[in-house]
Amino acid sequence: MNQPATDYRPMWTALGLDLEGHDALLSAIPVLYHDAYLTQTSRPEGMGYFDFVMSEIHGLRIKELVDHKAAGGTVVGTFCLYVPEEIIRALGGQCVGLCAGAEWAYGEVERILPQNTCALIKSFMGFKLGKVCPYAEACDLVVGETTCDGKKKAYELLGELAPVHVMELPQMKRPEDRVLWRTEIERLVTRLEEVSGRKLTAENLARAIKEVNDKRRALQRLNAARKASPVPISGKDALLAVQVAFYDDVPRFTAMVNKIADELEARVAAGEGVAPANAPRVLVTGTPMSVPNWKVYDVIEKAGGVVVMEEMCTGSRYYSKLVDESPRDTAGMLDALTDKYLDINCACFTPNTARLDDVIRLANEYHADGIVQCDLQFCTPYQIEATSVGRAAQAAGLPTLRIDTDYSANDIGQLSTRVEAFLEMLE
Ligand code: BJ8
Repeated sequence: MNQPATDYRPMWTALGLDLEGHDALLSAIPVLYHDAYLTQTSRPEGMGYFDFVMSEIHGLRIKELVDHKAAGGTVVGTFCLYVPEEIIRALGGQCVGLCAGAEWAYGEVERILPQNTCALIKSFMGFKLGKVCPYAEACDLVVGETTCDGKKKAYELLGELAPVHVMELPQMKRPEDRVLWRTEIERLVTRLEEVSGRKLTAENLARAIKEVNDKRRALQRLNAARKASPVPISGKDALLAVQVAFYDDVPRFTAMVNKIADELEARVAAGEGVAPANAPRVLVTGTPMSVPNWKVYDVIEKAGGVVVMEEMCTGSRYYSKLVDESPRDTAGMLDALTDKYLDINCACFTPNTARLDDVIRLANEYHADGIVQCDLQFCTPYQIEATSVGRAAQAAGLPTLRIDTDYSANDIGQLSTRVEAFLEMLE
């Protein structure tokens, strides 16, 4: 991964970044990326696009966002799958995922958040307090949601540093909860209309629904190829594609992923793979993994396993369901968005048995030999639900390994030992 040739420092200064801290952060990513990604063999050629995207992670894409704002558009940050990107796009916004996957400014963070807060929350607060994330600094608005308690309360503190709109997400899926969620979707429309100075119309919303569905369809194609044996793409590369989906330009991303899907389909037809056909196949489920958190995938794949699917927000939960494109009026489209987004199975909901069904169904469809449950420490919803996932897997005859981790590298040795023993059991 080469460093960008363009000097982006004036742009970063104009965004208000702390250049010294930002330099330190940015110099760490190529090392991690090289070790996890560029040491792989038989990678699909199309992944070169993602190498380029990662080399310009705070460069070209940020410039595009800055230019978009200069042309009258908005940039809206999100932390969760429940926030509808379609509405942001329909109102001339670019949606960027702000979840971060690296420890930053934890000293400062722990002055305002308990030490035993999950790494995802500490990380996004650290990036904001440390002023090292150009995506966060480019935002006109940040949209939060009442999912877990940690996020909900952290948004109150984040609101002291940036404009924040919080959507109230119900925690059950009864008809009255849908009514609440439909109201929250409309409240988001009102807020985004104020911020953007534009009006939601049937035309701009239909276009945005189609564009985001096309992105999901491309990811569905790419991931469908992973059912094959040998598997034509590593789990790490498939994870990267979803991680980048949260902030890349939508039509360009869709075109590039479709190109990779073409390549993967040809590889499957030719029987070409990235791992031997007898490599243990693993499904990963749990909390999301944001850039540059590739730790557990790297451990699994360096130990000789291959991740063939993920039931995660940085995985199937992101792309597996489409928004109904048949409604013709705005109200019908907002209904379709309400239904699609409420149909995501996050552990913040109770009951959440549909997630257990998804885990087992995906493990079977992708011919997984075992399941790795990977949750962030101090994530109460997922860590408790891990018991139910473990029981469902046991009933389905699927061995599981449970990992509770964070963003540090301290546990890599111990994780490697446990993963190696688990993979041996699957062989
Ligand atoms: S839809 S998984 S993106 S909430 S890991 S911050 S839950 S304590 S990230 Fe999530 Fe939306 Fe659900 Fe997906 Fe809290 Fe747990 Fe931390 Fe989490």
